[in-house]
Amino acid sequence: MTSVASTPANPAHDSAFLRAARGEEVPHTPVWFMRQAGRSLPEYLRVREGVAMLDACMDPELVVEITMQPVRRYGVDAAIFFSDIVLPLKAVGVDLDIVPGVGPVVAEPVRTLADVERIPDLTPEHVGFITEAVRGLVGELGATPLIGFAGAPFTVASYLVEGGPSKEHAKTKAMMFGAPEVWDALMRKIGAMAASYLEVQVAAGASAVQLFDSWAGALTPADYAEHVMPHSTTVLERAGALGVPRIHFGVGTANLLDLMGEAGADVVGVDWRTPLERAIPLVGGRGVQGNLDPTLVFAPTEVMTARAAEVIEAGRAARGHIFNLGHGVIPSTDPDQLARLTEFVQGYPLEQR
Ligand code: 1CP
Repeated sequence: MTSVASTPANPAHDSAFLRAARGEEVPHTPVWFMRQAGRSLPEYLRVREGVAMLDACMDPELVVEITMQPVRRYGVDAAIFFSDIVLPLKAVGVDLDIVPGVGPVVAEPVRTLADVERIPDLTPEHVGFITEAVRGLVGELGATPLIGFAGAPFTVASYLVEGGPSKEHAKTKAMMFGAPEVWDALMRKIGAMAASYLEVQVAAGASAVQLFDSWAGALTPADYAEHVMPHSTTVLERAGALGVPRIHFGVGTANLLDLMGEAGADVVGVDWRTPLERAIPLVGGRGVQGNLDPTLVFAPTEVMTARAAEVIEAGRAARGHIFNLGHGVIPSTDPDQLARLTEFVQGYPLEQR
């Protein structure tokens, strides 16, 4: 199954973002920011007043508005669908909430095979509001591409098994090491869910997908390769069949960048701890995305832009470079700094040399 989004009929086909993702020449380095929508924007806080996070994610009109806010404000080269990695679980009926100041909290954490088997498989009917929101968005976005996304099996599993955010992911890894058959079943279940969720978004018009394995950096390369990578590979293979570029991102993944590329990414997202000079040789001829330290926007503008220039220069050695922060926008970020950063990256001359 290929989609219109993967063909020249897509108005965003020749955008700098999609050109970079395909490894083609670009007029400027494309830029967007993980978590570009959200609490750093006063217009976001206004529309979210009195609306719970998950209710906002399930309201197509609000999703369109919130997704468009950073596109209007910054003129970034891509939009990212406003949702959350736990949304597909919520859509199939898992009892969970996104608690302000905390994050996703799961009422009955998954511990046994029976718990895994109780989670329904995702069908497009579960997420009709996603289809509606994506269709609305691609209409408004025109030549600006929309990135669809899903949480990767390990990162989503960590919320399901721990019951909420965690630093050590100890219960999750205890299941991985101690109950491999339960682990395998859980990874298959949420891997299939992630792939189906991405298929829905691309079928509705998303031009690219990003798989967030934010917490994969908690794993050794051997454990990642054995217990996690095969499941992320399955998700990325199903996304690849749609014909759109795939970005694969995690935090603290210096030791995993080669494997995250091999899992089937076209572009590997790099956090700020690993300089692109080091990351690029590891990702095996793939593109890279990243990776300015998100705290640099709190520095004087000239300091921030000087560091951004270093990132752009380093990125020129890659098969394609998409500029981003090394992780999400920090909620107390001054939006005017992100506006200046966007302008700087888009205006940075690439032709000389
Ligand atoms: O730019 C955008 O529109 C961002 C949309 C977006 C995305 C891509 C949100 C909205 N969440 C996500 C993905 C997501 N959710 C990830 C992967 C990306 C990353 O690493 O940052 C993860 C790990 C989550 C889980 C999650 N949801 C957390 C982290 C908790 C932890 O373990 O530390 C939190 C705080 C949430 C809630 C959430 N999701 C999104 C927003 C704006 C919020 C804040 C809630 C609110 O505004 O009420």
